[in-house]
Amino acid sequence: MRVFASDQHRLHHAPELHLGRLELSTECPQRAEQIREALEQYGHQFAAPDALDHDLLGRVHAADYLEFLATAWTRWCDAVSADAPAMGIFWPAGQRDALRPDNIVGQLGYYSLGADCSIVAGTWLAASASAALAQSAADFVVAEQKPAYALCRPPGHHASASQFGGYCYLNNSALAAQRLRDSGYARVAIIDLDYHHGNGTQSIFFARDDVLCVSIHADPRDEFPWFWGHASERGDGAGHGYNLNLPLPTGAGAEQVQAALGSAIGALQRAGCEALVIALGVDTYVDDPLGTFTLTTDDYRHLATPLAALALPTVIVQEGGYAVGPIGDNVAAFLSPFDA
Ligand code: Q9C
Ligand code: ZN
Repeated sequence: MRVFASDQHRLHHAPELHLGRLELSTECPQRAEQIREALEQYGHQFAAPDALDHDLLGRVHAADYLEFLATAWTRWCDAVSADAPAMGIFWPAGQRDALRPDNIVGQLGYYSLGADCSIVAGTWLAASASAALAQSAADFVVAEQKPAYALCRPPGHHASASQFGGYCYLNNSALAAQRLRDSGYARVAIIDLDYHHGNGTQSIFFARDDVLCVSIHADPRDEFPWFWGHASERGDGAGHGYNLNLPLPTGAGAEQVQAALGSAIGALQRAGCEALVIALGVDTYVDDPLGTFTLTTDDYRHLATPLAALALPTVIVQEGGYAVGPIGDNVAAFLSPFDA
């Protein structure tokens, strides 16, 4: 399979507030390095991304948020310190239409959903390179009518139009879906297989009927992102019926995930989707340090089989997955049915 990858991700490894302590994030550069090494060994064909299309970025993210992300680190250094990561500490809790503060400390709360990630010197460059991979993979799929994989890091599915969080800054999967839409596919599906609910993707497309969002994830009553991902969230206005959440209980195994995937594929077919983005998190793996699901490496091949059989134009975008040792084998197992 064609794999889009970049070294720019190495510029980003940021601290996170984890259960009351500031620690270097679980979302580490070794994740992408392991995936790259494994996919090289399995003989996948690597390609470099094209330049990021800022018009595309602007169709998914708010202009003021993009300006904030691009300048946050320098503003933080000027106002606070270059020795500490830029992160939120106050949020407009419960206030729906809070006015945006002018100060960088206030804006970090305004533009984020939590303190589980932060901004460091290389964050914007790494996030924009990651977005370029998703865009380039979508362009490849359109041009060649073959599937492609974007080795995105940092991940994207928790980032909304104007908020970062959950290790995500730019929503790579949403950008790939928007690119497919702009290339002429009338309706695109995003199937999100990450252990965590894809709240950012859901929010970006919630009022739209041209992008069907389906997410299979741990029940938000027990897991991050806590406040999104319930089955009752079905979309707004014209988008009603085009958002589908399939939460699973803590400890769910391959059979439960496979059954939910059957429902996801049914929804995709009923909606008449012409192209597919798979938000591939492998934090559903049995030994994942953040997850509780029990999938094995073989299960990823079985999960991908009915998705590959759809034979739709398909972009696979890397999201989470924190068991660094086996992460490459898990991704390779998922990709294998698409090469058959
Ligand atoms: N210190 C993705 O999988 N933080 N994001 C959990 C652990 C939230 C996961 C706290 C997990 C975010 C893309
Ligand atoms: Zn995740």
